[in-house]
Amino acid sequence: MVSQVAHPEPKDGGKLIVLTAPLTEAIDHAGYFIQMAMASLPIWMEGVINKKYPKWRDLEKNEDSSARYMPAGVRLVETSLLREYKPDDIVACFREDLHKFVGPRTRVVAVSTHNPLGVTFAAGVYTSIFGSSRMPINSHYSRELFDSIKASPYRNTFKVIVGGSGGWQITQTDTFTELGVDCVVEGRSESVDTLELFRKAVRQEELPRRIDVKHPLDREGILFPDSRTTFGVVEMTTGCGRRCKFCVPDLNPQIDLPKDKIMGAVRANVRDGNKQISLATEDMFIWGQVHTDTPFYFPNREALVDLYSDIVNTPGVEQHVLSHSTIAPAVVDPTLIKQLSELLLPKSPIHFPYLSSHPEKKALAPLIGLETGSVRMAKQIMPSKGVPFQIDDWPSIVLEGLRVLNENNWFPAMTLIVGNPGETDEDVMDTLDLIYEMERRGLFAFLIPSIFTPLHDTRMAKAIGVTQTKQLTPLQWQLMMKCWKMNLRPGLYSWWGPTAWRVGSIGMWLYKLRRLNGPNFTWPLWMFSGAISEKNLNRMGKIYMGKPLKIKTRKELIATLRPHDWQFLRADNGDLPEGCTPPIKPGKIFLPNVQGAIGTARLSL
Ligand code: B12
Ligand code: SF4
Repeated sequence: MVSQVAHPEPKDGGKLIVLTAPLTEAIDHAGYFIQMAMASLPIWMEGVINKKYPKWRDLEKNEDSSARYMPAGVRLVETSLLREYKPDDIVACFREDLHKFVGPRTRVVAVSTHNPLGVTFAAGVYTSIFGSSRMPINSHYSRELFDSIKASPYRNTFKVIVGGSGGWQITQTDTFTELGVDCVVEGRSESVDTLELFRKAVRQEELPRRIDVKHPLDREGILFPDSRTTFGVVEMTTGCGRRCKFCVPDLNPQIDLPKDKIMGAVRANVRDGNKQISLATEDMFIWGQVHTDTPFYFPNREALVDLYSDIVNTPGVEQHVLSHSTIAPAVVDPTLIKQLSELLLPKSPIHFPYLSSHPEKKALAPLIGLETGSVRMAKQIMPSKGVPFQIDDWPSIVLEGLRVLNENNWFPAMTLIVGNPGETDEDVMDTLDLIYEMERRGLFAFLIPSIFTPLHDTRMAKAIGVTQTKQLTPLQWQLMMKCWKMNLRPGLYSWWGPTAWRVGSIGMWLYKLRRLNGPNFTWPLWMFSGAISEKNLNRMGKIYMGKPLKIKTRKELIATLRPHDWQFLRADNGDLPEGCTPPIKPGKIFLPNVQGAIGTARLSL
């Protein structure tokens, strides 16, 4: 519990509606990786973050103590409410300033949160390896925020409404009372139902515990904030279209947002002091190709190049970071990857000295789902992940895509799901085959294995996979540890690196991990430490070394496309199918019209 410090009542009686977010989700410091690390490391490892980023708690505020930046979700709630309430009724502030705005006049404290309890994928698993699955750093700070709100002397006269992509964690763990939450909203703030909920709260009426509100169905329904967001996050698309069964964002309608609105939000960020921009999306490559006469999985090259060019060339934008994408587009249009690299690398804050061929060692690192190397499993959980290619070719799509990306200095972070419902040893071996093949080919991705987490509302919401690290089989542990071993390759080039690593990991195992993670963890950890070579461990029958894979080349993959899809290929990428001569069909060029809405014109290749 947070001790209640006596603060004077806010002069104006406080704001009617106060918006906030946990400190660890609001900070605009040190780039994406710090927030991702704080979602995964347990609170007892906070010192590591403090040491690396001593200033991570420093916040920028406006003169009236309101927050200078907030996560895009908070900004969207603010923008949505401004349709009904006066600017003077609403404030967005950090936890430490709540007492300056929450007073007798306050009727709602609204919290936006991404991952309050750390029970989502790739977060719970790492804290659980280190001994506590309940308290990642982010969760500690989320609880701190809820405790502060609960301790307010005015708590009886306002309602606490929670929204954002992590709200479901409160519903599923039934922590309403513990956290002092009145209502969790599932869905977007633009919805009329959200507005009605706030009206009810302002009238001090009872609220439902949980409410589902509708997602806008078209581009016009999505609002854009005219203020600074954490990391300069500006929405680019909603939904995806590939229909993976475990995916939450894909449940939203597939919408690509208008360029003029995106650019307006970019300029607002720069005006308010942001130097970094990142476009939030599930798949950047669908933008400009949603509901056109070309399937969304053949990217609109000109549209994308035009959009990103305008963003990185906006005066004041010094850094640009990619968010999510899929890998098949890299196989479909390698020229697009090349053109985007030329545009985006100079403004990327990410440096990979041992990997990048860029003169300043810059790199691009979008988040891409690999999920599994088993075609059997992929057919079950994500049959359309690789379209326009067949899912039977998933390992080839991944390796060919990664080759194209690496050649252009893209080193993606790739997520893998371990412990899918029904996953057999053969499935895990197939995934290991893919990972070893990646290593054999000298390809690099930062591999993030996470334990299957059934996410609410998805088609796998009720499926049960592995639930604790102790249940992992030796092969599943090997997969996890092989991924991390591969990730550390670039960091282990120093003369002292490998020795320090061996000593550190075995020491950690002796001290704590062998008890926590059970016997199946032992040999994979020895493999990870490098103290015994993988060849020897394989000879001893302790690990599986992965068999070489026969992989289709890009030309062979393109040859698998249906003739109907040939018209969407670009001749300048080469590898055209037998019997088809360019120009197959004119390519598309993107012409923003005077209002900035998307217009397309045909251009011969
Ligand atoms: C940008 C981003 C990040 C960034 C920046 C986050 C930030 N603090 O700004 C970084 C890289 C740091 C990040 C990290 C993580 N992320 Co993230 N991230 C995203 C991404 C791409 C966009 C989020 C965004 O800003 N969207 C735009 C805003 C406007 O949308 P929104 O926040 O959902 O808000 C809308 C509604 O939710 C609602 N709303 C929001 N707040 C509130 C509050 C109230 C009161 C109400 C009524 C409504 C409401 O209204 C808004 C629209 O009007 C999403 C995917 C996506 N497209 O949403 C993933 C996503 C949210 N992230 C996800 C995950 C898993 C993580 C990590 C746990 C990953 C990890 N293991 O490291 C961490 C957790 C970080 C943390 N601090 O705990 C998952 C969440 C899955 C889930 N449902 O649990 C998503 C959906 C990605 C995915 N494909 O699965 N993330
Ligand atoms: S490709 Fe990614 S965003 Fe799209 S449906 Fe699959 S998991 Fe979801």
